[in-house]
Amino acid sequence: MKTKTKTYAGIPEEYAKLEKAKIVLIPVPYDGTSTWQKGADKGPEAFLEASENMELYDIETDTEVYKEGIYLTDAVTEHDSPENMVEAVRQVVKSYIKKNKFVTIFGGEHSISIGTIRAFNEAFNNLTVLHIDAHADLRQSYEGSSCNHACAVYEASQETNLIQVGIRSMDIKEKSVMDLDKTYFAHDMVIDDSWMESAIDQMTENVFITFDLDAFDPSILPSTGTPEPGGLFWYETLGFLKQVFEEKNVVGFDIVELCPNENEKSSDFLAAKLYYKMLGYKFQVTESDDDYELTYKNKEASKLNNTMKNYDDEYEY
Ligand SMILES: [Mn+2]
Repeated sequence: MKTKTKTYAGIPEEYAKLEKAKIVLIPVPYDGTSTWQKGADKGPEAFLEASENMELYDIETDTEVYKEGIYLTDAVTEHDSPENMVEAVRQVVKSYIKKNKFVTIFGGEHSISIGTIRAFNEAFNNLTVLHIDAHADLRQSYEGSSCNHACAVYEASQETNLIQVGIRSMDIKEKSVMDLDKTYFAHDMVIDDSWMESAIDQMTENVFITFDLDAFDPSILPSTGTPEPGGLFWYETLGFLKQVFEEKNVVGFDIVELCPNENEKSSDFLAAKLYYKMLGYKFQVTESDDDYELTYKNKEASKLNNTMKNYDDEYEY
């Protein structure tokens, strides 16, 4: 392993300072509840190392999105219990949302998303959670905790407009929680691509994306804790994401479940590239001279836009 990465992808310091950065990246190297292959705690480091070896001009969007500024925070390392980890993640994520940054999180296993989704749902009105994953993750609790990776979006199913894409593995009990109208199963997606339009039509304006890398087909992303055959491929995934970013106000995203393998670096690189592509899609539509606003302004404007909730009842961090 290299020495600790100082800036995201080795970008120059001038683009990596918090004050100037429009984007914040929070690593959460947590692997407390995974049930099969361990190692998702090594995900952020492998992702950052791969990012350093990536070319930073994006051909498709004709952008160098790092110039919007990307601030890499200290990792969230709380791991006394899943519940404490989730709360720590929620607080850190929320603190950067309040600084009006475009907040992104790299895990770690999927339980971290309980905290990230909670923070975004507290901050934004009428939130859609777009959940891209091989697994339904709708268990109310698992192995004695509601903060297990198998429960990653149960709370989102109750508290937000949850849309699930790429699903191909679940427990029969999860059917009672699942909204079948808003679930896109991999075996249906493969024969009919109308799922993209349909899913986007079901989204509210504000969308948070939680991306479990095992949604991808294991042939292109084998390094994940629970690889499931029959997954998404690169260009269809990017095509869908691009459309979501263009048509909706994506307020943030997390990427989880990279379980790196020393002998297989292409998964790390795919994750790095996916992250950078998503930033490219987000900022492609933002005029670079304009101040980035994330549609958050103040209480009055937030009422007007019906986007971001106000923080009158919140303590300061
Ligand atoms: Mn999964």
